[in-house]
Amino acid sequence: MAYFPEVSSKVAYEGPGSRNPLAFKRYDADKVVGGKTMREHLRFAISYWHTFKGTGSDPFGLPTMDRAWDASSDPIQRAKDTMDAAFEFFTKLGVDFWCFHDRDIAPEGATFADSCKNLQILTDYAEQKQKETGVKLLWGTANLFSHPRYQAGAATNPNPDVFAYAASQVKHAMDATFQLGGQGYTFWGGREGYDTLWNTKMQQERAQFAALLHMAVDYKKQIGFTGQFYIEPKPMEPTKHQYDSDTEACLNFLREFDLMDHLKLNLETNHATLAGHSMQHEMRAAREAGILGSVDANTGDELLGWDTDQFPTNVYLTTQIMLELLAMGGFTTGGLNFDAKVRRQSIDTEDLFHAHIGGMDAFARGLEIAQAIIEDGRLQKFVDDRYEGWTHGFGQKVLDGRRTFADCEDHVLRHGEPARKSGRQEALENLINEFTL
Ligand code: XUL
Ligand code: CO
Repeated sequence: MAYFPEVSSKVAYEGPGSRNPLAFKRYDADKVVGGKTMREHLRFAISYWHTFKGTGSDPFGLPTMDRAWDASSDPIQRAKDTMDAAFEFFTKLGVDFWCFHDRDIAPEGATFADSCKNLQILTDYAEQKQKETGVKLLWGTANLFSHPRYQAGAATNPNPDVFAYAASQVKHAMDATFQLGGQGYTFWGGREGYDTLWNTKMQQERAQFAALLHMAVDYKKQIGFTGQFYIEPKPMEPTKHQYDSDTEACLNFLREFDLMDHLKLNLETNHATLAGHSMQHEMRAAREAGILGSVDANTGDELLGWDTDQFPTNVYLTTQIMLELLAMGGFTTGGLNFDAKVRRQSIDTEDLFHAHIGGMDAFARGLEIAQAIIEDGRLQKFVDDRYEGWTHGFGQKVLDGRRTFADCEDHVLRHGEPARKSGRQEALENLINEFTL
């Protein structure tokens, strides 16, 4: 059965002049940009939870989307139908990767053992589908936030029995990810925070979270899983405060609990903006700390203050993201995972194609622009010239720790009032627009 009849074969690249809404205008998978193909640079992945499990429900309203794959009354059959739809979609769109939570692909059973059995059935099914299609797993994860048992947190729960449950669930989600050849495994702590400090031991909870991550590191070695672990920052929602709130909070956490060697970050645009940062800031902070791993590619709404998880269409944003990725030398295990959902009124399966095609085109364009800005070299030259004083003499000695307050005072007495220079913000914004307009 075809779940996506509106696209008969593979979505084609037709170029910028095309007026076909179901064709790529910019994403030309095999086109080489800066020595690598677009496919190799961008490593697109589809989020199973939004694209195949999203229903259009919101806190005020019921589901709006009737999906043919969600019809069977048998939960296992429904899960298999959903997976058939997913692999049909991946193949028609021409993406190489997917991402999932354990409970997205397999239903929770009456007992923990039943849930594990269900997960195993669907993992085997996914393994077969991956073999047939060549689609690969970017990362897997465990849903430790939907079930009522996690109402007060998973690893950070006041009750150690819940910690044990969460850890066991992670163990099985890691097994599934390993079986599917996952290139990574993500920890997003949706409930790892607090709703009120009146009932919370904050430092105790942070230590609990670290304990779970150390167990995961040990288990990874035990089973021989070599994929990359990621932690995904978010400052709030569903909790009032999430402990791994942004890149810099994660860095502090990873350093404090001796986890720096074991985790990188999976950064999400809408989480960055919820934290009061630009995605460019989060990417820069992670890249320069050497822990930028993967990206959940979406965007928020300028006026809505929650995680709207919209598809990215803003070329200025994708350019900023691609500039940081190119500066890092590109992804290794990571990729661009569309952790994004179509709007509640976008009820047709066709809308899923429009959403992903738009996101892929926006990133392909961002990649080309970023590469052109780098090849042009003027932006980098301006920044390098701005900091030139730190590359030799007094500046270099300060950075090397070979200067004291007394040396600084001596420097001032000899050099007098420092020269001031323009930061040229407007000129640089115009320079970027030479490429984006
Ligand atoms: C929630 C979110 C998650 C993670 C995986 O805001 O981004 O879907 O990406 O658990
Ligand atoms: Co995410």
